[in-house]
Order: sequence, then C-alpha cells, then structure tokens
Amino acid sequence: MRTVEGKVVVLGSQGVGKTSMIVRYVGKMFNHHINPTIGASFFTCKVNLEEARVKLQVWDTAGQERFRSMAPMYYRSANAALLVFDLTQYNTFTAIKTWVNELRRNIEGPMVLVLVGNKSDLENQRKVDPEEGRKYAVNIGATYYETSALQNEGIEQVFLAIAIGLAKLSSGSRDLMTSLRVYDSVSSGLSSPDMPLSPSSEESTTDKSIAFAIQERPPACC
Ligand SMILES: Nc1nc2c(ncn2[C@@H]2O[C@H](COP(=O)(O)OP(=O)(O)OP(=O)(O)O)[C@@H](O)[C@H]2O)c(=O)[nH]1
Ligand SMILES: [Mg+2]
Repeated sequence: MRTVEGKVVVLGSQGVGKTSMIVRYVGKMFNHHINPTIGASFFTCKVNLEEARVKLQVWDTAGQERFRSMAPMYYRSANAALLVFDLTQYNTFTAIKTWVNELRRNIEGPMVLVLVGNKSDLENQRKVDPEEGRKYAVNIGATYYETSALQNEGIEQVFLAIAIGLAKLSSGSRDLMTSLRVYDSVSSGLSSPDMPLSPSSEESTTDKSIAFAIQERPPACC
C-alpha cells in the first residue's frame, strides 16, 4: 500500500473556526471555550483511501494580525492549504483573496487548495452566498465546502478532499512532485510504528490522532 505524507497549512482570519474544525475532526469534539491560537499548533491525522494511506501534518496558524508575519514559515513547505472563512463575516471571505495572492506569489510548486466557509449553523446570519464561494473556488482551482464545526457538518469531507488531492498530486508526473513523501510501506519496509499494518487499522477509513499540539511563541522582538 502506498503511503503519502503531506503538510497542510490552515489559513484564515481570527475567529473563523480553524482550530475548532481541526479539533472536531481529530478530537471528535467541539470545545466552546477554545483559546485563540498563539503562533501555531500542530496535529497529525491519517486518512485511508482505497489507493493510498495519507498522513497529514496539519499546521493550524493563528489568525490574529500580530502573528501574520509567521505564516510564510508554515505555508512555504506546505503541500495543501485549507483556506477557512466565516460565512457570517464577509470580510473574512475577502481576506482569503489576500491569502491566495500571497500563496501565488510565494509558492511555485503545485498545492492542493480547499476553500471552506465555516459556521453554516448560523444560516440566518449568512453574509457569503454559497454561489459566490463556489465560483471563487473554481477560479482558484480549489474545492469548496461549507461546514459547521459546532454541528459536525462537512468536516469529514474537507479532510477527505485534502487527502484525495494529495494522493492525486503524488501520482502526478515527477516534475510536479513537491516535498510530498511517498513510499510503499510494505515493500520498502518503511512502515512506521505510528502506522501499524494491523487488520484493525486497515479496517478504519480514518485514523485521527493528536500527535502533539504545540503553541509556538513568535520570535522575540528586539
Ligand atoms: N456557531 C459556530 N461557532 C463556531 C464554529 N466554529 C467555531 N466557532 C466559534 O468561533 C470562535 C473561534 O473559533 P476558533 O476555532 O478559535 O477560531 P480560529 O480560527 O482558530 O481563531 P484563531 O486561532 O484566533 O485564528 C469560537 O468561539 C468557536 O466556538 C461553528 O461551526 N459554528
Ligand atoms: Mg485557532
């Protein structure tokens, strides 16, 4: 079985629900008292597809303006970007366009893009039309999802889309191969302890684990 390891950066304005989405997916819960992310947090999870196992290293960035300058550290080596906005705050959708322009300016290789409008449970406060989100996603070559981390809607699909995108990227031409790690875990003997080949792990479609969550402090100002 082919194993693909890729880095995912999660970008978006403060408070759009980036961490809540990841915690919902990885931890299967919603924390009503989540703190704003400081610097960045790191999570890992695995998605088993028919054609490959995909191991995601997810970098959850901080949306607060004071951490903006740290973002390049995370997106430069990323194979996929999860671009999250809040469906009830139009300015957070506009902010995505700034992120996309920045990625275009700084990233040369191919990147899987997934655009997400979160907080779909707040339908009566919606400010971004689904059609507008969809159109913009097509424009930038992304897939579009609307989610509710609170009500656990659409979250699985988002991570599945990333995994499928990375698996496709890894089977593209060599010229397109980026920093993705691809190996055959059986024949190369590269199976790692955290990815056991036991029948139980094969049975599940997704295996999510919080490897560790770190809170990185920004470099001290001089
Ligand atoms: N109604 C609703 N609230 C949500 C949802 N997801 C997150 N929230 C709330 O939005 C607020 C911000 O959530 P976070 O996950 O911390 O947002 P973030 O994007 O990680 O924010 P930063 O780390 O500061 O960039 C919290 O009060 C969450 O409870 C959702 O799907 N629906
Ligand atoms: Mg956060």
